Amino acid sequence: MQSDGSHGPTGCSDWLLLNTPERHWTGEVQSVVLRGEEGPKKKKKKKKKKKKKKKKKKKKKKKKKKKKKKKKKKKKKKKKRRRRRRRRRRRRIFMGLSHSSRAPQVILMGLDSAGKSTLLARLLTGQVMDTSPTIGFNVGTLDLDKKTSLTIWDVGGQKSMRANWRFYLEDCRALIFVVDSSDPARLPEAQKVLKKVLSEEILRDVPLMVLANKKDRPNSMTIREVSRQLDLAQYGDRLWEIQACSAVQGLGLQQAFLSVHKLIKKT
Ligand SMILES: Nc1nc2c(ncn2[C@@H]2O[C@H](COP(=O)(O)OP(=O)(O)OP(=O)(O)O)[C@@H](O)[C@H]2O)c(=O)[nH]1
Ligand SMILES: [Mg+2]
Repeated sequence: MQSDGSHGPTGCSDWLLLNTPERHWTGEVQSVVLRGEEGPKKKKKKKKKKKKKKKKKKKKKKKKKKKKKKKKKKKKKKKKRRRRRRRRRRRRIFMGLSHSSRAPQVILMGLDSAGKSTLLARLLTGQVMDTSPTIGFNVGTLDLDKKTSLTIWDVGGQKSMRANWRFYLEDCRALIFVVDSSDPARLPEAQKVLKKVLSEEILRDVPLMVLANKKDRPNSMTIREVSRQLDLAQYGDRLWEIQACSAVQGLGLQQAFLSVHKLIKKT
């Protein structure tokens, strides 16, 4: 091919007009041909770039959507938590507790006449009170020392009351199961009741303290006997302790509740 240096090679002018943006002929045919071959490649590259950009945009959009969804979920969770807190506060106020009270809540459960109310009264007042079977519950805050305190719920243990026990379990940090150690005849019943309570999912990781009460009575059983009768060995995957006490004499109570606090700390 020839070129005159100004008008381009003969036979190539059409091609040049179609494919080159340059108005002036450079005189080198090879370079012209090369540029002509690059044209479609450039288009492909542009297309690829466009595709990439589109993909990037799509990805960005997806990410934004995901972020928005996450934010929404977080907001919902926060709202739920707030609602729960409000409900708890209202309940505490309703129950006569200060809503700022953050003492861990523990529940006294056990068969009727095991000595739960006597025990609570002794702890809170230091005196032995005359009691009558509890309908509903009694509640009080026990200060173990200047920094540590426990909110103790004493729930009625009569058969008709036991169906309501599950309503007290929500914020329970430790379960204290009181048995009358001077009444072996009722221990099988106590064993069944304890097993049923501990099967509640909400109490799965909650520690257990068994109080073998009425130790002052001459015919009272030993701790070993009580733990065997209650089949405590089956609760191997749970933190549990058993302690003898006497609500009437005030023996072993302070020690038991300090242990309860330690158990709560461990969980
Ligand atoms: N000897 C002796 N008697 C006790 C002791 N603790 C409680 N009692 C007596 O046991 C009886 C029942 O005590 P409560 O405290 O009312 O029993 P409770 O577990 O609260 O019973 P419910 O409210 O029906 O679930 C009362 O006559 C108490 O005086 C104790 O440590 N020793
Ligand atoms: Mg009672």
